[in-house]
Amino acid sequence: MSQRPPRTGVAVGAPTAVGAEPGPEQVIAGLRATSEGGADLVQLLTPEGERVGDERFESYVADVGVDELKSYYRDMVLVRRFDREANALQRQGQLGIWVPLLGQEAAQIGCGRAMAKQDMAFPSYREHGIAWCRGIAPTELLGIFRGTDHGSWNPLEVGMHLYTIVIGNQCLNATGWAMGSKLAGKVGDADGEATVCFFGDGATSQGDVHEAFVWAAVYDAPLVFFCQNNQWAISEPTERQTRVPLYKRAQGYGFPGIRVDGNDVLATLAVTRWALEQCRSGNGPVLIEAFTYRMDAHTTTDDVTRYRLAAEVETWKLKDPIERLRVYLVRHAEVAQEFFDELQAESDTFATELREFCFAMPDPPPGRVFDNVYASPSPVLEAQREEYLEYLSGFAGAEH
Ligand SMILES: Cc1ncc(C[n+]2csc(CCOP(=O)(O)OP(=O)(O)O)c2C)c(N)n1
Ligand SMILES: [Mg+2]
Repeated sequence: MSQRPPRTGVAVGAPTAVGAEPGPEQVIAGLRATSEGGADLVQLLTPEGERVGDERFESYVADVGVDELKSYYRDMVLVRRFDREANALQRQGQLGIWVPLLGQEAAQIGCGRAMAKQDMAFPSYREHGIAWCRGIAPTELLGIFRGTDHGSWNPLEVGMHLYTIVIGNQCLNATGWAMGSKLAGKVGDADGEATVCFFGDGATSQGDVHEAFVWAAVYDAPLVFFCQNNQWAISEPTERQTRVPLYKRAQGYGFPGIRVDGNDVLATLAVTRWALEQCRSGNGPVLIEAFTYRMDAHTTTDDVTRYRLAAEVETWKLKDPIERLRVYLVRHAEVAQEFFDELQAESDTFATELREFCFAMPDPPPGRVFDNVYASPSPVLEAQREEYLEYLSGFAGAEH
């Protein structure tokens, strides 16, 4: 069998059409392209809890004092506690599934706290920290995972759309929303409206995301594409999804892309504030790649030990987003132990309340699945409801 001649103009390490398995060179190129950002990674707080300067973004957090840092710390601790309790509730059979947030607290609190009331968030399914920042009670999220509702909040009231399970789909919805803000003249000054769309590294391989990039770019939509690169799309590592760092893709669509340390709440806050400023003033979209790590399984339904090494998780534990801020607060801001003790007590009470709420959640009547589908009554849907309830009534008095 004759070998194909080498293609010209193809970057070293780029995948070729022949051979199902990538060669060593391609694997190395992939790893290099997607591994830690080096000089490109915006960071203000190192994993060791040391404050470092950044000429470009320093001014965006100039107003952040110790009280604000303590409040972000509290946000992250309580959101993590919520996440761990919900994970345990799933294990106890109280929730059908849970999507862990563990490790991504700084990315979400940094971004969520940068958003203003008039902004709109379009989440995927892991955005528990964003929901927290938008003022959605954590108990509201439990129904989705217990299977009693599809989301119970009014997106217009809280500035956050409902969770989206279809990968990347919310990027198109967000683009349409942001285009609407632009067309309605709601951008152009510091109080302008901006939209933030949340998606993962894996979602960047989805057609919807690319279409959203194109439309947002050409319409200068006031939209922050906030990609949490948590290194994994279920069992697929990022290097299987791209040959360039994800933030660099933005250039191909004609808007800025930036990689921030997603385990650094301060840097994420600064970069998101900058990106939102771009949007509000009418400069169009920005892609933020928040470089972070999914410390737990994809969901409670997968066994993470089947596809990744424990050593990798151990490395990322050293970059824990909460621990680095705790170290900073203790060492450099002289925050007393009392603050941490009180927070621990608050966290314990919060966990007890969550569990009690979950145990007491009523099962909705079967006909409820037909409620709130349309804004006004639909005869077709009404007929379906009646038919379904009649069908169920046939089981009345039966054992099973
Ligand atoms: C259109 C579509 N295809 C496949 C799936 C199944 N699926 C659920 S999560 C997921 C991986 C997503 O990974 P990523 O975008 O990195 O987000 P993460 O879960 O890591 O936050 C896939 C393929 C889906 N929900 N929707
Ligand atoms: Mg991912």
